[in-house]
Amino acid sequence: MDYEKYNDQPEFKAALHEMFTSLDDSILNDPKYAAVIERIVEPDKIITFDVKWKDDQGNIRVNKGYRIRFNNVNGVYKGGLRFHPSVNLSILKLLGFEQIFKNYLTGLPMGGAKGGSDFDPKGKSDNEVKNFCYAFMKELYPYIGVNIDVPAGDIGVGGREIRYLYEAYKEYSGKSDCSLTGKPLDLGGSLCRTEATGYGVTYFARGALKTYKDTNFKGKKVIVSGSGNVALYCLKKVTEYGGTVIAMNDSNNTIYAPNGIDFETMRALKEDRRGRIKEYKDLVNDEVTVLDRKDIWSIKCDLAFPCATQFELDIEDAKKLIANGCIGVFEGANMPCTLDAANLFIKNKVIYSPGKASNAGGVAVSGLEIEQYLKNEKWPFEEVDLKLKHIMKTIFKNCYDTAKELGDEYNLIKGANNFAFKGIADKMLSL
Ligand code: NDP
Ligand code: 2IT
Repeated sequence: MDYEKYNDQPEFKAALHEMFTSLDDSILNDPKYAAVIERIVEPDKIITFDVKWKDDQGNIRVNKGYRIRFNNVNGVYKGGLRFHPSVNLSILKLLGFEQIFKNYLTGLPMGGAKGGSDFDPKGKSDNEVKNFCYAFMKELYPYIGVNIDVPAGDIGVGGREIRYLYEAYKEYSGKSDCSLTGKPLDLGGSLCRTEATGYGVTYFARGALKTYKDTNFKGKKVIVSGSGNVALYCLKKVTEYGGTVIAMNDSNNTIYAPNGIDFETMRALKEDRRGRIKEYKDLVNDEVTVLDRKDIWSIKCDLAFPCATQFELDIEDAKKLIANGCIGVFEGANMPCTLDAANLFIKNKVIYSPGKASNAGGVAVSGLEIEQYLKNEKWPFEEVDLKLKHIMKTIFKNCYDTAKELGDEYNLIKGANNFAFKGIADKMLSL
């Protein structure tokens, strides 16, 4: 695979490099897959548009909007929308490419897509966020629908944004199909979607800890980076399983709380008040130290869950974690570890799970939200949670078995990529 033509898209290039350096020779040397490789790296369609919205001073502001339909061989285009100032085509192509294989791993009929905008919801009023969401959907609504393309949330797009986006979709299209997932319950959302990604990565980790190290969460010191949707529900489930989450961060600070972080205090701070993580110190009667964002990986821990953003953990961070005795790194975010950091974990027999496998719980429950809509059913929380557990268990098994068959038991990058690439490529060849 020649990546040179993607030099101006470094994040996407990194995702291609991760995939094509991990595939087994039996795939790479098979002529029937060569043509597939050429096709699979190009999105089916890239939709770009300007989003013109009104701020509270009455000024018209402009942001870029994107939807990348990457590949629908496995089902309708499916993947989140990210609102963050860093959003560009390269990052969305990384995320859309990953989504093809992640969605295949869930076992549900979903293709890969991603979208978003360089709009920054931080510091904006509810009214401005609403104006932006309506303006964004005014451009996007003709392209989405339950039978074509179903977006959801990602960084900067949570329950509030999905509510505005879905209301706008209904208003502009006149339709009320399941064209977005992660919807609030009153708009037809699924129970357990809010929790799904954070719970899912914890279920994946539980299976991996048992299989590789015959151990569990009890008594483990755990670091969870980020403090958004994925990080919060990872904190909750890890704590329920007997682990102690001693550090979390946001894009400014890390907090270190050696006795453990309280889920409800953190949830209320981040979800209800949209506060900054350093404020946590003033909310609890316990030892809490405020550090810089990057200091998080210098703290001694048994397990790490990077749940913030791409490339937040590099090789220097990996060296520190290994030296401090960390035995497992489970990605809740999309590609948070650089490839050389990931390879160092694997080499040192630290369990390492790539995001496309271990964070698939979110999109899996999005798939279950669509299924409930199509069957006109509403499943109880426990039923969705049970299905999520089963899906995560199956993903781990498929990745682990494939890695083992390839003679590289600790390499879940190889496990995930060989299993999913072959599955997608075979479907493309059978068309
Ligand atoms: P949120 O917007 O809820 O939270 C994002 C968190 O990451 C915040 O704590 C944010 O801090 C931090 N963060 C974002 N960008 C940066 C940055 N450039 N540097 C440092 N910290 C940053 O997003 P989610 O929790 O939904 O998403 C987190 C990760 O999980 C992303 O990689 C996403 O793609 C992935 N993911 C999400 C799924 C979902 O269902 N939501 C499903 C699968 C993967 P701050 O508040 O300071 O910006
Ligand atoms: O990266 C991801 O898998 C998500 N942001 C969730 C996508 C979805 O469609 O639920």
